[in-house]
Amino acid sequence: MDYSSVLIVVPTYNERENIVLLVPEIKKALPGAHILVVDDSSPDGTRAAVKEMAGGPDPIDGLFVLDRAAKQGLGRAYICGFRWALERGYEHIFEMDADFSHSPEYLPRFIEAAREADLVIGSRYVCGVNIVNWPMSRLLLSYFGNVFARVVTGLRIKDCTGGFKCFRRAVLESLDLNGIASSGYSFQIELNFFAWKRGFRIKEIPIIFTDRQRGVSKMSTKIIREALLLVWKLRIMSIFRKTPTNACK
Ligand SMILES: Nc1nc2c(ncn2[C@@H]2O[C@H](COP(=O)(O)OP(=O)(O)OP(=O)(O)O)[C@@H](O)[C@H]2O)c(=O)[nH]1
Ligand SMILES: [Mg+2]
Repeated sequence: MDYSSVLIVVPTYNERENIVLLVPEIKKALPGAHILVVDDSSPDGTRAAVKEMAGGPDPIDGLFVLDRAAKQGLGRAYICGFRWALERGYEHIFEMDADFSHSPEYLPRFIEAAREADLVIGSRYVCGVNIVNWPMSRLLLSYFGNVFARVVTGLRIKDCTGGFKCFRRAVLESLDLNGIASSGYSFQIELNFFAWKRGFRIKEIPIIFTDRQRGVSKMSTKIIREALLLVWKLRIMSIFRKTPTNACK
């Protein structure tokens, strides 16, 4: 199959060690797919490493970098990447972390599932709990965070905070990208919520999520607070029916 209409968006902040290993693995899993690294001026030289892979003596085809001036959170980086993708006509647009928590081996399964879905989510909770190497505290936070988000917003997705996803372009076209406020995990809840409210078909496929082995986590209490607030905001919007209908679909 030709994957040239597929774009994998990978936000990076200090992921030099990971990204140089990840790019070839993505290419192996989905030959011909394009990759967009959205880097927030990582001090560790992530951007330079990607540029070298894209334009060095042995260049990797279809590898692009978006340079952003400062660290503004994963949500802002994805929105920038989504705009870039929509302008260039990609049909399937992925979200994927750089730290190998999202195994590239799963990529073809997303494409397969996207035949009958508009948004495919790699889910850690679709068959029990599939997380390797997370401390219990982190696992409980994620698990109960998901339960809380589901109960409060009414979203029927088992893993609403996961960041391994494939969107058909129609979903991103219909979203008001300027109106997405979140920067951390709540960004994922927000996108899922609006896709669901607009009636898009959402499918979860099981993935095993493995904790990063290289580099440093960017998780913070600010990100947790933001998610707690967002979930209540979405609930209130639901009650007052302030969520837009699927006007652009
Ligand atoms: N461009 C950009 N990328 C970011 C930012 N924050 C996180 N990322 C990237 O987003 C992805 C997920 O971030 P992680 O640090 O792995 O955060 P996490 O997955 O919540 O934390 P761990 O599970 O501990 O790894 C990684 O590829 C990060 O490099 C940011 O502010 N800007
Ligand atoms: Mg991670």
